[in-house]
Amino acid sequence: MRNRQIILKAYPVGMPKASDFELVERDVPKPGPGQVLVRTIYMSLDPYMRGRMNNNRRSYAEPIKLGEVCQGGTVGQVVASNDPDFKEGDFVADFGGWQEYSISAKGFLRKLDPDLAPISTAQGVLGMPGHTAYAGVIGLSKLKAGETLFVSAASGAVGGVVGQIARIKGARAVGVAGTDEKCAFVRKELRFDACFNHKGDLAAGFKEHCPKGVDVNFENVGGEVFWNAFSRMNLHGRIIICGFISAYNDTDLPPGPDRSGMILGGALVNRLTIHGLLVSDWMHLWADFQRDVSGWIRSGELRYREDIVKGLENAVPAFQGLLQGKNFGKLLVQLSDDPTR
Ligand code: NAP
Ligand code: FER
Repeated sequence: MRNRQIILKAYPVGMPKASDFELVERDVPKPGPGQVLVRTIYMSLDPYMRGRMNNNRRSYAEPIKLGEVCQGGTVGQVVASNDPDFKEGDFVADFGGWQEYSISAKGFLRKLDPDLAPISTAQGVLGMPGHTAYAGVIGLSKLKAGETLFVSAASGAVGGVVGQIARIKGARAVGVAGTDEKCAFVRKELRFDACFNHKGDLAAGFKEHCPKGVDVNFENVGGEVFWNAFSRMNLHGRIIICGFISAYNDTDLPPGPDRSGMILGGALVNRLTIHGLLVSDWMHLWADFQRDVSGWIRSGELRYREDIVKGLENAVPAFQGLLQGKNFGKLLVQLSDDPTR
């Protein structure tokens, strides 16, 4: 049996190029004592992977080494097992990377029950992105009923969950997204109070849709969207810095005015609290997150959308698309049949 993998060939400069990656074929490895061999069904593509392809700045995780398989969360099925806790046929969430088969060490694998939720959700609404939303809103933001929460990338894996939790908690949820179709989905399907296109007039959008200002800004994007949300922050507002995807490919400072004085001044005058959020700091909320979000999905209070691309050879274009807003919902690449669908 052969295993197709995508390895990192060069650290990308700016937007990753096809030539920064290579699709290689190797033998499927044999699981050693205590190990499990997993066939990948879905692999997750996430913005943080861009950060792991840099070797020239400090981060919370080590960069991928050149020649190594690109890292990432996966959902798969056990093909062979030397671990008494897992048997052939079990569905699992894993960190298998961009490849068709992977060996997992004990400790990383999580058994999935396909009767409880579609297995793909283990890398989306019921996985790391949903957990990030839950940690930020429930764990950090001190959001109260009646307040306004603003979130960018609102139709995405994290943003969609953020606004819906805010609504469930009695707050006003306002989002931005990159197309009118995404905005309509966020309003109608995800039932945010408002969502407008960030490619339009941002200042007018904020004025119309956040008439009482912003109490919590859940930041996913950065750039002009951040600046406009910042300008609307209320006294004692909270900013959750989850991500800043608009700058992930930057190689230099963007052109434009230096707003650092206005940002510091606004933070001081409004006595803002700015939190950096790292999902892995919030494992103590994992069980609460699973209980609450799966309950809200079952009751119909929380909805989600997946964008499933087929075939390992389409992973790199899909990843490039993620960094330009071409995905619509949680981006997954399907590598083999999902026997549960
Ligand atoms: P996602 O929202 O499903 O997909 C990314 C979205 O970002 C795109 O669909 C696009 O939405 C927007 N985007 C992409 N490139 C952009 C650009 N150049 N300018 C403006 N918007 C752009 O992704 P996700 O997984 O939910 O991640 C959302 C954010 O959360 C990212 O910043 C990610 O790094 C962060 N995150 C942080 C943690 C943590 O622990 N801190 C954990 C998970 C995720 P539009 O078309 O609507 O613009
Ligand atoms: C993690 C911490 C953070 C992780 C992902 C993130 C896969 C995402 C960060 C980002 O998108 O900026 O442990 O595990």
